[in-house]
Amino acid sequence: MKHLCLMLGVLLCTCLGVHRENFRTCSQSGFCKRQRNMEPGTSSYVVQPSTLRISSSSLMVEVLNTKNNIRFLLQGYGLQHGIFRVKLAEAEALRERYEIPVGLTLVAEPVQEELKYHGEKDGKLTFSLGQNKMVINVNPLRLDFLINDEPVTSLNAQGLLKFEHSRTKEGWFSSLGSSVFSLLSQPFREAKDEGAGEESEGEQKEEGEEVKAEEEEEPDMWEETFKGFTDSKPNGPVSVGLDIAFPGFRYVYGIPEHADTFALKTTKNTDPYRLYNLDVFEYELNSPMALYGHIPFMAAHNEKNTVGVFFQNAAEGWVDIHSNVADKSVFSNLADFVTGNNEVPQTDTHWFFEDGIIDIFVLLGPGPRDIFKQYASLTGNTPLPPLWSLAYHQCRWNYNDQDDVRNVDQTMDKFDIPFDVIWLDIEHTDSKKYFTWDGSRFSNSIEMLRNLSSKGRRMVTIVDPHLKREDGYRVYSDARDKGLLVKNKDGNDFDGWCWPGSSSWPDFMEKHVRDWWADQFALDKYVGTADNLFVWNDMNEPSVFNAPEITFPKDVKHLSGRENREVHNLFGKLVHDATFDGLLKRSNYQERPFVLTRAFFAGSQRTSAVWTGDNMGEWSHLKMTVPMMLSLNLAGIHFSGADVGGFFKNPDNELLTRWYQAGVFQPFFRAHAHIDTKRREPYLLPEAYMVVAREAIKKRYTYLPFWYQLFHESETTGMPVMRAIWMEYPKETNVFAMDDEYLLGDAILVKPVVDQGQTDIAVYFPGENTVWYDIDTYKTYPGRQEANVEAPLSKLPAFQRGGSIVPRKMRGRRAASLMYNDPFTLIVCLDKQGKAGGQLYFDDYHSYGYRNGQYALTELSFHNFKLENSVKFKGEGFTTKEWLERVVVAGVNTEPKKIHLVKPDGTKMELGHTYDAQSKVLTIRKPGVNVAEKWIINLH
Ligand code: NBV
Repeated sequence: MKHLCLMLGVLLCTCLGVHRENFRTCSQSGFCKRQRNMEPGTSSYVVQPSTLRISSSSLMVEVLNTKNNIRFLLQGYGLQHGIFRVKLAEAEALRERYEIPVGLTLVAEPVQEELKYHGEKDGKLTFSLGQNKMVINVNPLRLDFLINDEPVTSLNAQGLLKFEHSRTKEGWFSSLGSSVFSLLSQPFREAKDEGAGEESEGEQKEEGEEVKAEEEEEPDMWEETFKGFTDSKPNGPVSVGLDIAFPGFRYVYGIPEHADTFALKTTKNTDPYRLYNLDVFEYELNSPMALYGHIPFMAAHNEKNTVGVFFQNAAEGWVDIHSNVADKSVFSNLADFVTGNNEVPQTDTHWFFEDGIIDIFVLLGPGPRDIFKQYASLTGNTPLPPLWSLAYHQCRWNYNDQDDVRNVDQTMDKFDIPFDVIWLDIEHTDSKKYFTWDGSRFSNSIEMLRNLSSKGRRMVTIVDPHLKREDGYRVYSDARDKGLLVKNKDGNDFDGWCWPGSSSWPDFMEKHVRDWWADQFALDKYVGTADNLFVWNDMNEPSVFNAPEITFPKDVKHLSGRENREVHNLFGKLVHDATFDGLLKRSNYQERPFVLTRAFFAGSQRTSAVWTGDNMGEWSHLKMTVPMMLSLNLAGIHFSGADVGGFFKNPDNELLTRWYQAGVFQPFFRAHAHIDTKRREPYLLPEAYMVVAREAIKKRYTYLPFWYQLFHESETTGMPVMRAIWMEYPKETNVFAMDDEYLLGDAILVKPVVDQGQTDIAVYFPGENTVWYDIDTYKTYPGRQEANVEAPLSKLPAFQRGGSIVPRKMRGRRAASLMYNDPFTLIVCLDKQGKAGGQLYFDDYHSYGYRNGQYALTELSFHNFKLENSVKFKGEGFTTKEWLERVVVAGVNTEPKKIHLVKPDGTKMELGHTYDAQSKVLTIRKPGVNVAEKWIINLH
């Protein structure tokens, strides 16, 4: 096995390449096979309209599967911001299916909004929510969602709904006893009492009425074996699946994490995209295989609308994608929508999960900004990270000892390369016992941390969620004695193999276990740490070397009695949630934590940054960073990055240098490397490359104010930091599948060089009437056309949009925390009308003070030869020392004769300037004014 071979120190080269055979294909998974084999056609699920109950913002109605007489309850809700929620579950079940408690993925109970019922007509029940409609077709069940009467999303249009109801192994249950879990006794009773519909006894299934088998018994329904591991499946077949169509849409995006293109591909000739958190060693590219984390959120975009679906289910999932354009055949059953017209593009998706219920949020946009706001209203925002965490991180598996750390720290300074954080991987611990130090190599970690702190730097240590089963290891024995560990199917503490050897896992599904974990980060428990130490959670899928698919067996039991099968994809998120809480507690809720995680789920953005795991030092992997991060950003994970340089293999100088350049404009910027690779700190590059990599890292530091601004926007609006071009230019059809260039916010267009030997690059500039400025030379490029741009090794192709103002800090510092009070340079790039605008956001860059109003927000606008800063908000008592050092205005056709500053107190001062007639760049020198005040600069 891969991990084993690494542990035994077998040469890396013997281990190269993904071992696909370790992971199930769809045809090796019972439920995937059963669901995928469903044929489009008339669905056997029929709505019982006489059972309809409505309240002001919700409805419930029974649905009958006419093949086996099983009854279901369909619930619909109107939610704020134009979201519909649809839930479908058995009306009476033998066991309560898992529903993710509010607060884990959903940030709070979604706010309901008025849902108007327009009555039943021609077998359709129509509801409206503002401009949006939901139409429930009665026979067969189908739900259509419309924006301004235009259908945009449809559930069960192809009739692929298949809900494997609960049953006993002894045979199909023939009558429902009193011990069944009944949804009919759930809160919806209230709505029933409101009496909007009429009870029809005739359509209710009589007690004792026989239920029939929907499908033949298959051998893998009650037990399944994969690679010698047997899954006991005590609950039998329990999967749920249905099709979701996007009429009018050629492209769908999202459902990370896959190493694939941003616009999702048809799965006609491949497996479906798999959603199952797994540690896939040396993952391959352009593959629908599962990776470390998953988010069941998908968006569809066309020139008119952007919509999204969030399928809230934590079990293993698969998603098939078909497109009448890509697949060249129309097979969908959307007869009402598309009357035999092959010209209208349509994407048909088919989702299936191994357990749980159907719980779908339909986000009806209608624009890109709207779906991000909608999705954030459900799963939460990315909290503003501390500024230092947006700077450059230096990592490798491993920095060996304190001398090594000191050396790296000093050599970075010697070479004048800034960095903020040095990371320690698993070797820093005593025998992989997390929360401990290997005393022979880190005998005085406090001193080490103090040295770093004296330079404004920090450390991140790795804390994996597996605990070495060793009596003397306090964290383990405490967890064991308190009964906090995940159990095996027989009820004993689960014992699996990971880095420390025999290990057990705290059950992060439980709040009290998460609280216990959080306590372990207290400075008196995690001995040898200080408050400039932060945390990295790896292996939290979880990774278990000697288990099926290198993770928990599905019948592993959580303390609640639920199987891991039901909650698998949520586990890793709860690990990093608990870590985040630990760091919060450690600072008495004063300081913003920083956590990095490998496994994630919907809502992970609230507590952690994410990286894309063990990539390779190859050009193809560098190229894949952009689509992967666009996908993560679409699904709410804005603070994400990939290992700079690639984790496995040794990148050559050119690749490493290009990777540094690419990392500058990706949200999380960390270099990392496998233990068997050659050392590759940036100063080890030959001079010609080192200077380029250094310039790149320094450039990142100059743009930190801009990054901070982007994350402020992300927290307040839900807008991704890293955006696909269509998110800002939604009508430019040619960019819909583009994933080799992207935007940071709405201001910077980036096209990283990701091919060997490249010295120029074709860049598409979006935007009718838009002009783009090269960030280094201010050379201009008109929008809505492609241009060839020179890109020798020293060049990182990036462009600022005419019309934007970007804040920078140009004084070179060795760490971000030394820049807090540094002066700003504003880069004003004028549009064709000579205008530009932007915002500035300031706070203390590290604490939660901003949540109590300790911040300022100003609006910058340039028009009529005048740059104006107006204060939008300034919290009482908030001050900043930051001041304006320089203003660069690009796109100025004639040199102004004079420039005046109008200070906050109204007094005027003349400012010096330089003007370059060729590049049309005006540089205004030393306004010296406080940036968080009102001031005006007039050009005459
Ligand atoms: O802890 C060791 C590595 C870590 O460096 C890497 O970043 C993680 O993704 N870890 C995986 C475990 C072993 C990988 C072969």
